[in-house]
Amino acid sequence: MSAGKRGALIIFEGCDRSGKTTQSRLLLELLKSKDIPVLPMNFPERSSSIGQVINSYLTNSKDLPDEVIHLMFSANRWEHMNQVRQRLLEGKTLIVDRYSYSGVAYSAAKGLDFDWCYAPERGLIKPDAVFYLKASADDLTNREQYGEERYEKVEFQGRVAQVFDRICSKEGSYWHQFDASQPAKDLHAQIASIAEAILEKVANQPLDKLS
Ligand code: DGP
Repeated sequence: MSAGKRGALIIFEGCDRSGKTTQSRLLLELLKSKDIPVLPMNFPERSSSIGQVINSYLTNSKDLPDEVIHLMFSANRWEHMNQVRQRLLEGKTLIVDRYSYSGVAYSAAKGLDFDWCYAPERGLIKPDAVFYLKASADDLTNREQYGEERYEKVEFQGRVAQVFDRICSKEGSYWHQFDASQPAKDLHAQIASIAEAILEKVANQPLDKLS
């Protein structure tokens, strides 16, 4: 990419085990193979001190009120915003596993108010595209092998999926929904063609903020 062009902020969202990690990796590899500057990121980013608290919470070694952990997840995104901005302006595309929408979906699924959950996300850099891997109801109920982490329960994931659906219908302009149950290769092909078009489209656009 030539000087002066920025990278794209591309987010993968969806329930646990919806295939985000595989699809982000495939997109990363494809863009790298085309010599496009690209970096992976994921939230929560567990290595910072805030990230370590989040990790203790997720692995059930620490309990915190729902509101407190919500704000910690948000703070974890805020503490990385300067780095995100700098990388994008250097022309690097970021492929990010989860962002503000997971923040809203997982907390609203616990019963916290939707608008309250969204408030601390306002002002973060707005993604150029969100690829939402939507798990089918069958997929959610048939997944018996969820892991040990706090949120990996079928019933809870169903509620998370409902909030993602709600956000997807509100934020339609930059959200792209995919059926997560299709073969990974097919899904990748669809995602890749949209991603490449987005890279071209946003290269000369200023960064925007979530509002
Ligand atoms: P992952 O590292 O992508 O497997 O995410 C770990 C878990 O944390 C997963 O169950 C989703 C959840 N999660 C991710 N981001 C947030 C957030 O901002 N808020 C809440 N409450 N949960 C989140």
